[in-house]
Amino acid sequence: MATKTVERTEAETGESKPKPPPLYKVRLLNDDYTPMEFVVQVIETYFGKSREQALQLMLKVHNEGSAVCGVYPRDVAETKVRQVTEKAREHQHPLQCEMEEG
Ligand code: TYC
Repeated sequence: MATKTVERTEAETGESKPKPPPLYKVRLLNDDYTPMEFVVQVIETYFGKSREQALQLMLKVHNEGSAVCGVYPRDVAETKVRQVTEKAREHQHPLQCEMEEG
């Protein structure tokens, strides 16, 4: 005798599947004053990119206004934003770093 698997909706079973944690994009914004070399070093240091990847990302920010440098869970993204902003202010650069869900 053949057996048959019946699928039931969440409402029928009362179960709910755990959702994966939301991810956040961390984005660097362009400005007219932060030196290019400083931005390259920030991207290498805080976003784990190679020198070549960091250079390409810095140029994307410079030419297009912003670029996503990494995607992380909320607490990691918050730490990246804080570390990058602190490093920039320490050197008196206006570099801006933001996070967005998605
Ligand atoms: N536009 C800056 C300059 O010409 C370089 C720059 C790149 C600044 C990326 C910020 O996130 C940035 N010195």
